[in-house]
Formats: sequence, structure tokens, C-alpha cells
Amino acid sequence: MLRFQVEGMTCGHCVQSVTKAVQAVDAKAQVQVDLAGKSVSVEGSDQKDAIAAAIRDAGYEVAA
Ligand SMILES: [Cu+2]
Repeated sequence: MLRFQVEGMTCGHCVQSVTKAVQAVDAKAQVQVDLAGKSVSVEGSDQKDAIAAAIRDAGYEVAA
């Protein structure tokens, strides 16, 4: 499982945006967003760098 620390997610729309961004990289990835914990967990993919880049492209900050 991959886990990312993501800044700037505030609501359900952000959850949707991040989920879509991740699944654009890997359609079969399962995405779990924890707004309070500012974390995104991705199951079923090992494309860590590509997913981090996609989340950044969606407008959020990903901790390195
Ligand atoms: Cu939002």
C-alpha cells in the first residue's frame, strides 16, 4: 500500500478530485482519503512517483 501526505484537501470535492487523479494513473487503484489526517492511501498500485505527480497536477501539495 502507498501512503501520501497531502495538503489542501478540505471537502468531498477534493476527495473526488484526488481519487480521480490517482485512478487516471492506475484505474484499478483503490483510494482512501483521510481529510482529517491529510493522508491518501492507495491500494493496488505501485506507481508512487506517477501518483504523487498526478495529485500535484490536481492542485494539491504532496509531501516528499
Ligand atoms: Cu474540496
